[in-house]
Amino acid sequence: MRICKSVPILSLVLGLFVGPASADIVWKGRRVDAWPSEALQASIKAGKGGARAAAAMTGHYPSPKGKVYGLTLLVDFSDSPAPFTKAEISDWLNKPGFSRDGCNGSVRDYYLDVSKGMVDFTNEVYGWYRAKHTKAYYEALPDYSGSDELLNEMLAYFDPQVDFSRYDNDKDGTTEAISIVYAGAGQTWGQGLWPHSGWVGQTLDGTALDRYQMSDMPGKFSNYVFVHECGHMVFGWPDLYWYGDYCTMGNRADDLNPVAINDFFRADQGWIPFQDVTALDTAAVSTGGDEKIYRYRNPERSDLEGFVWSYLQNTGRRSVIGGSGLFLQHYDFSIDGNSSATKLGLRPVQADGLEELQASQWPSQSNDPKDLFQAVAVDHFDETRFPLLHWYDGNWSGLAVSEIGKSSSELSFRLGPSLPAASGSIRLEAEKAQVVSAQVKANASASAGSYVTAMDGTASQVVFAVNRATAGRCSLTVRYANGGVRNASHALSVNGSTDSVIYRPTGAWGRFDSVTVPVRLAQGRNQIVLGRKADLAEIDAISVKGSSGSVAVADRPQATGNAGLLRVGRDRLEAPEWMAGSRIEFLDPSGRVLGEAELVLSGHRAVASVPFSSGGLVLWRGFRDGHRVGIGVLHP
Ligand SMILES: [Ca+2]
Ligand SMILES: [Ca+2]
Ligand SMILES: [Ca+2]
Ligand SMILES: [Ca+2]
Ligand SMILES: [Zn+2]
Repeated sequence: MRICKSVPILSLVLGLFVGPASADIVWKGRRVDAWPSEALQASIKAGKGGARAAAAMTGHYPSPKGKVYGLTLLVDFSDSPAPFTKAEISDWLNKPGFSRDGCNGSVRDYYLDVSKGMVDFTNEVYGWYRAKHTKAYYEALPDYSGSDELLNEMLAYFDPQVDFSRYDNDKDGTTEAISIVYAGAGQTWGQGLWPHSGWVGQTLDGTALDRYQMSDMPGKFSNYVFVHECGHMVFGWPDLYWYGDYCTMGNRADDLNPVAINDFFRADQGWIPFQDVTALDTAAVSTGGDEKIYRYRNPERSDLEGFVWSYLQNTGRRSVIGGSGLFLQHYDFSIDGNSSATKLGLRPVQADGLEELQASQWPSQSNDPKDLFQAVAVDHFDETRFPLLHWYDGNWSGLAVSEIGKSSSELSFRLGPSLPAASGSIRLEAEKAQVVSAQVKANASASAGSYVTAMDGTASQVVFAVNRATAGRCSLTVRYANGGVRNASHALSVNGSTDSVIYRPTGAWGRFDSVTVPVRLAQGRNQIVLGRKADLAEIDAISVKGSSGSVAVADRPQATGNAGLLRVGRDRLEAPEWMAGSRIEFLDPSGRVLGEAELVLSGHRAVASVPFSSGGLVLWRGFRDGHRVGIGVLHP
């Protein structure tokens, strides 16, 4: 993309979004934010089933590998003659270490670097062709019809001397890279010959010409435009609006030394590995010298949604970034590109907790050293601190990373919340846990100055998450108050298996005592729920002491890996297979029961119909065989 102005357009393909835009993918005469799936279908299908599967599609986008030949056709005009020779253009695109006008290598060097040598993108150059009309003529035609006219003119001219089938690198019947470079500068955004990536839709030499890109050559070499447009054309990536400088598919951060492709797209291509981690992982790790990206997938939608983080260092092709540290992103492939600030297919989660990048579409705020996680700024992330780390359906993801070290040649961090000393005990404040249908009240005699009271709804409960390095027996101590004259009790659930805790009277509400019960905790994250039975009690804090191994904590629970309930469309509920046979109760936030449903097995899912009509926030609780199997929030 070029210097983009804020121009309101209606994106017809996405249909939803009206606002400032600078889209430069052109599909059937219209600007779009991302390629429609039919534009990527051929490459993806070929990759999955084709003879060269290993060399083609590995992720969600076309992913050619090895030697990739592109065709570059040059055109100039009577009013804008060629500023360089064909050989000079070929050097700019291909020559190792190309440095004219301050470029940091050739276009080929760029893709060799970011792909770690896996994509050798070499352009064969033809031209210059002198166009039939002046540049001013094509620039003045409406929308991109000037580009279409010039493209058709050039293909007719070059066809006798060019064998287009040579540029079908994987022999799936379609070309990977047809580039047009014209003499002179782009003139008007969204019109004429403005740089863009588009669709040829012609068959020549028995080969379908699919995506192409058009770049300008204003008389000075720079790499961003060609590299960015090739990102659309060769790899099918969308523009990353509201994303800042963190990828060349985002801002035009550096013309001569375009910033590297972001690590998520790189890993999707297979250029760097994904390292999968789950809520059960609690190890201390270090990124090491080799580039990789950590991935934490939504188990309910493992092909579509997840969080990823990698060590971003502000050197080499990322020297435009102001700092180094972990760069955290949330992806969701069901969201088509970065088409609106509030619905991003790929969203950076900024360590400063701000959403500055989402304040403007393009260019968005450039970059901020405070966006990155490292010891001297923000050394951990979890859902208590960053509500953006919930899954997009509102469920708790359980994602937590702690003890992030200082930036050096590598970066260390711990998966999950930090661990206290071996066989230590840990205290969790009820008021900082997930409090459902109850209230937090200040009290000088309460631990940390507050406690949870008014647990008088049928749905009232406090949900804690506790991390443990190893499985084993622990003692659970509950600090509570019982102002009644008789014993009271709460239902205690540890990872879904239920028990009770008995609270003796403490003489007054807000006056605390403790009771200890044995529990068995699993390795990794555990969910501990104290819920109302018949009587009232108040909860101040819990502490967990391990008889061996160490205990770590998350203040709030995670919803993954165990129970989960999703609303699909208006009427349908879906849950993991093992929840079939469970009875689900639905409550409004005040605890009023809205309805009940029983989950039945259907394929590999447990399903039911939505038994209520509320459009607001709904809490659910699941029971099976008399045990509570899960709780959560169902979003409208
Ligand atoms: Ca030909
Ligand atoms: Ca092909
Ligand atoms: Ca920021
Ligand atoms: Ca407390
Ligand atoms: Zn673009």
